[in-house]
Amino acid sequence: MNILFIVDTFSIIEPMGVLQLSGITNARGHKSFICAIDDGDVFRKMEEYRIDAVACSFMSTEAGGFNVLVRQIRGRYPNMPIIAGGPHPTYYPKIADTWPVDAVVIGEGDHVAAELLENLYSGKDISHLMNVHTKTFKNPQGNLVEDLDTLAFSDRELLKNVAPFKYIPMKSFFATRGCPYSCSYCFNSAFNKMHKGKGEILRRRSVENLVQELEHVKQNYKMDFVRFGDDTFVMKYDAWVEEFCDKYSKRVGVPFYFLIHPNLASEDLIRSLKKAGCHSIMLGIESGNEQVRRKVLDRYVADATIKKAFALYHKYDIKVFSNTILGLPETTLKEDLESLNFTLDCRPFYSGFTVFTPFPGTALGEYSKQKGYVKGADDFAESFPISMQSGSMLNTVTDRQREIHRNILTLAPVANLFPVLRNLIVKHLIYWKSNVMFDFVGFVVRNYCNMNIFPFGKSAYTFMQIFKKVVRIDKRNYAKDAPPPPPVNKEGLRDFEQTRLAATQVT
Ligand code: B12
Ligand code: SF4
Repeated sequence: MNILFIVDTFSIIEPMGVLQLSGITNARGHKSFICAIDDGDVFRKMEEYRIDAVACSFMSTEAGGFNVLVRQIRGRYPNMPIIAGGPHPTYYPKIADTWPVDAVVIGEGDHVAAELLENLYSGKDISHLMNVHTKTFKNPQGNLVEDLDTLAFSDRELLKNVAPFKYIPMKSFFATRGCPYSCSYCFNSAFNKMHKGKGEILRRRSVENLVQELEHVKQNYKMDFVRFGDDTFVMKYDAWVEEFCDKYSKRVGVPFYFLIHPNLASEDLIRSLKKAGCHSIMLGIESGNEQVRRKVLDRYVADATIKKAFALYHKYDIKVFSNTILGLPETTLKEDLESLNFTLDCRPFYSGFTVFTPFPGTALGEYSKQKGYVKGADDFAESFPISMQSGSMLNTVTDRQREIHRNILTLAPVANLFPVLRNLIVKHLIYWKSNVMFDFVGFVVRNYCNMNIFPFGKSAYTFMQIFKKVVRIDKRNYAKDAPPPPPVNKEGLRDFEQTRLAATQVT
């Protein structure tokens, strides 16, 4: 069977869920292909590759385009099996009833996606398959994948000739699944609840299995930087970490990046990771107000712990990319300014800010909806903004606050990189009207920071290829009060430049 995996956009980070599933379907003798709606060639690819079944993977911010696309595919190919999976179908399974798809898969697709596609293709029964919702049945969740080592390696061939990935010598890997925390704004709060009693939430590959995949990719593809995408790459400093540091430095030896919780900052751990090749990390601050962190975000980490973590990473010259959320429910501009100042005091290398987005299924998303804080709450999950950098979806946030948020998103990384400008930015510029100059400076600085956090080698040609992509994504994500993505055009394709970009032009 020829399977077409469809994603919304190719960013510079590989769609790992799809690569994982493609590895599994390939192992069962199928052939997979991939395309992105934004590239505007979905139907051409379906014809060219003689596609037998379509598998869509998307987040809530991407649901708008898929909503239209699956209707168009169904219109053209009434008998084509179409399935959907990924974060949006998982946390908003209602689309199984309202979209013309054959089935949606809730949560992990590893045990079910291949059989589901095979049975749909050959007209066999699918009603016994766990995690599957259709218009006629909603099956419960099956057990989580128990042993991650049993999964096929991600299928890197799928992207071998696909831009921009063919130019990018940074490769992503996952060592774990699950997160021990349950922050109220994050999908893990919903995932953990949904999978209670379905096996261990926290799972980790053996170091040997992980290092074998790293070696395989290093030998067969361009790889001069590794990005571990795990929610929390290290959950504690233990024998696994020691074995990883030892084997990674001897057998892989490429600088790497990962995400980690500030609670886990011990000097021994950071020293070992640095020695193994750690170049940069992502550390969540989320709010600069400890009470807000505890009461609103269910994030139990003290100010002093966060500051200590930053100090240790600075000591070992590891570049930190931080994340801070603005516009949280039941907070005001006062807390946003505290968050800005706290973040700047921590001196990350790159201070990333996002605006709170009430994702379906998350504790804080559902709370915001119940309290009536979400604009158009009835079907809000069908009309998401396209990024967490666009304006707030909460009706409790004033227009004035939205403008200040936008200036913080743009200018905080500038204040952080050039501390001499901090007073000017924090006391004056964030209150100005957003303007083209702020947008331009913000774009240059955040991309300079990104290039240092992910410093994979770039020839002039590679740089230009990636740059074109970055401009496209950046323009879309930072568009002022971006509306939901416009539907795909009459031909069933979304012409990115003409439709979405035009609709979300930075002003
Ligand atoms: C890497 C990542 C990104 C990358 C995406 C790279 C890419 N090309 O896909 C980047 C940085 C671009 C990104 C951007 C954003 N992200 Co993001 N991202 C992640 C992250 C950390 C890892 C995703 C991943 O690879 N997981 C590992 C794989 C193995 O798991 P998986 O993708 O879930 O796939 C499994 C199942 O979902 C399922 N499955 C997946 N697809 C399909 C398809 C079919 C047909 C089937 C059957 C099954 C199936 O099977 C897979 C294997 O079990 C997740 C958190 C997480 N841990 O998952 C957040 C996450 C997906 N992101 C999230 C968000 C909010 C965003 C942003 C909106 C943030 C922003 N900056 O504005 C943007 C969206 C931008 C846009 N395009 O609109 C949310 C999504 C919530 C939601 N309801 O949609 C998540 C869940 C994190 C969170 N905050 O809670 N993200
Ligand atoms: S620590 Fe990070 S990944 Fe884990 S629940 Fe909190 S926000 Fe989500």
